[in-house]
Amino acid sequence: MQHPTLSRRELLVAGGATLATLALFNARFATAAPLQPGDEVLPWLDQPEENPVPEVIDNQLVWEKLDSWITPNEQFFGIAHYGWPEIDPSQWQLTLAGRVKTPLSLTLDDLKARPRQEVTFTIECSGNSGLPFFDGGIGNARWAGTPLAPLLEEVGVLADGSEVVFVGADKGEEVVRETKTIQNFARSMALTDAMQPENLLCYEMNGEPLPARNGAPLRLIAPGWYGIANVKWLQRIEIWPTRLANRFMARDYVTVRQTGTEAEPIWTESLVGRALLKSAPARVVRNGDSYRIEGAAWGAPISSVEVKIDEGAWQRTRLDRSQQAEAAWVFWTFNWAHPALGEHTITTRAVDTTSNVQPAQDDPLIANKITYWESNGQITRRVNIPA
Ligand SMILES: Nc1nc2c(c(=O)[nH]1)N[C@H]1C(S)=C(S)[C@@H](COP(=O)(O)O)O[C@H]1N2
Ligand SMILES: [Mo]
Repeated sequence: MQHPTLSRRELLVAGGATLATLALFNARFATAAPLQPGDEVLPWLDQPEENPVPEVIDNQLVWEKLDSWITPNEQFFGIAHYGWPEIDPSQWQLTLAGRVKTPLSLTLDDLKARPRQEVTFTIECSGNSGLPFFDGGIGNARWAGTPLAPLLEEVGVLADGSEVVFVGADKGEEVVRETKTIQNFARSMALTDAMQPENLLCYEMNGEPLPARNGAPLRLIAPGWYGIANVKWLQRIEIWPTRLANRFMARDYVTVRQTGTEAEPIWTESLVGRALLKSAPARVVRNGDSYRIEGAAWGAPISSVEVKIDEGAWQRTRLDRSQQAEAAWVFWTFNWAHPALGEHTITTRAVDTTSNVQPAQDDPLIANKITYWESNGQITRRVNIPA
């Protein structure tokens, strides 16, 4: 199935015919924020820089084009640290081994014959918003597969098995204490986290076979976790008595902060894991004399989203609950009455159901952070209201 990809210019000039076509294409993906006749998207004045690592970041969400609550597969972002492996699904097997009573190997058909479960989950890369060329490392999909927990129960985790290691088929060279090693991409998770009933061994995305870019034939889907935990091109699941301490658990994907005082600084290093509360303005839409701001919020159960224009007061947005799922983003709209001509800044913040507020950029959580991971600070974008 083809989906329209519109250039910014096409968006600006989108007329009746284009919109009718869009509506048709979007019908399959229930839209939360479709453009209406007469709508015109005002492009942000600030734009991400050109992606210098296309071999790692394959695609990104374009916020101005955010039209459907479910991100079509063609538009989904993709990340690969060790290149894009080619896997023959007929030769492929998933092996469960390590500290278990009965190791097991399963074909894709074996996995598909097991109970099927679906979850709608907005997956965000923990590096998203942390680099000048990376603001579209996010997407929302309906993932389908078989739940992980019953499989772990079946193989029988031994008493000393405390950590579940997910190993991908992709591999690369890593120098560890002066030794050149070849290592597969891998992440581990505590057994209690891995046993959560929402975790899936996923082979389907938005009703289609899982695309190669997103981990075919099988990936882990761990709702509520940053992208990095959702291991693609899964090959082995091993139960270990210790935590995995590879590049993706202990060297890279570590958030470094400086706290304490200038005289006595305290440096902390913590592992990137669960997703954090965040929101973003997606686009400003003009229709005749009326303007609206649209956006999304995710990373925790959302109770409200607020918008700040220039240095004004925080104002409530209207949440669109017509499409919702526990681990999925929430779309919101704000009617911007009579904006003055010229340039404006637009900042948003999300509040979760336990009253946590998305941190400002000068909040110590963000300001003391040295590394670019977990950049969930409030996002400000600039727009021009033309005469
Ligand atoms: N095997 C494997 N799994 C992986 C990665 C990888 O490089 N190799 N990248 C991770 C990262 S950093 C992210 S953000 C997500 C991205 O998922 P997507 O490519 O389906 O959008 O996959 C994760 N799973
Ligand atoms: Mo990521």
